[in-house]
Amino acid sequence: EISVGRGEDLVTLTRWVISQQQDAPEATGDLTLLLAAIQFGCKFVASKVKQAGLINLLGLTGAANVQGEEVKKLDVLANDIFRNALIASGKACILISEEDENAMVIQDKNLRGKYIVTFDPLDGSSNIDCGVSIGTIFGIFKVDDSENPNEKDVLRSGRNLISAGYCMYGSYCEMILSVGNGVNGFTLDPAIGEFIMTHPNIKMPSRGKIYSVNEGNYKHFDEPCKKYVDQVKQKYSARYVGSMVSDIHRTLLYGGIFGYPADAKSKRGKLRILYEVFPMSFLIEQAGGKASTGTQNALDLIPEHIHDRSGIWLGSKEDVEELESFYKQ
Ligand code: AHM
Ligand code: MG
Repeated sequence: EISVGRGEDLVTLTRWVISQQQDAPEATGDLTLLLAAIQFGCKFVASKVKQAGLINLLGLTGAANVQGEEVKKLDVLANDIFRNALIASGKACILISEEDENAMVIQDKNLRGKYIVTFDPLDGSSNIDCGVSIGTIFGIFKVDDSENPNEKDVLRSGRNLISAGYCMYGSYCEMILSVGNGVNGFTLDPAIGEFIMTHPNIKMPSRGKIYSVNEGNYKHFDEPCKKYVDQVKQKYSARYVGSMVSDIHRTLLYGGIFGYPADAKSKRGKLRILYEVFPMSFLIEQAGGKASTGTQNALDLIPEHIHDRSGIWLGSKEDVEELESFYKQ
């Protein structure tokens, strides 16, 4: 007799996205195709991340390969893969990537869809060469007028996001996704190359026991932030990977608070609004948590430029409210 468990009716990421569209009569299937392109990019990067250490150790990075081409750095390679997959899906009209200075507006009408995708193809760059978890972050908006897509279409509040997610390349590879009705997690089964639902309907605890901040910047913090950190460390444990995706993944699953505040050195913070702050804020809110700059709800920010930054606190609702209380005093 074949032993069967949950394995006989696995919910793949694609199956789940399709099921969401079946519930929405106006759905066209476009988002399914766009997300398929993103999934492909994530699987590709997951496989390259695994090989990267070996490639580095063998001294190939930066050296010429047999065709005489430069071996691309992982972040550049990831950017190319996502960009090409998104364009080929025919469902995107504007792409904003951390790796590209300008927005890419898709000119070919046959390949132009209605979605704006903002993404950080490989976040956590300081962790790439030492094999610590890194990730891809993305946000999806709908364009107002797909006949005339314009860079300005992206300069609006995070409340306009229709979907966001990230993929973490860690000891397991996990895709976390929201299309605006909660958050679900899908783990990559490398044997079949599919993301399988493993974390349905993620809800964050209302309070956690972990704080996650780069305290090397403490001397630059403003007074409310210093006071909050002084207080929270009396009661909580510290964890800081330095890869936003990993720090947020832990915060989403275990609760607690993650912050990268604006301070005297980084006047507007470090993390970028369109492809780091907004997608993560959307996911955290969808999981019942809270996202704040300290004084303002993070999703209400409106960037002036595509690469604008903001200070950000993300986490369990009560923890973020406690942080905010220091700014109200
Ligand atoms: P990156 O886009 O250059 O990788 O920078 C973003 C990363 C985030 O993943 C992480 O939260 C943060 O930078 C860590 O910064 P620091 O090393 O200053 O603590
Ligand atoms: Mg980044």
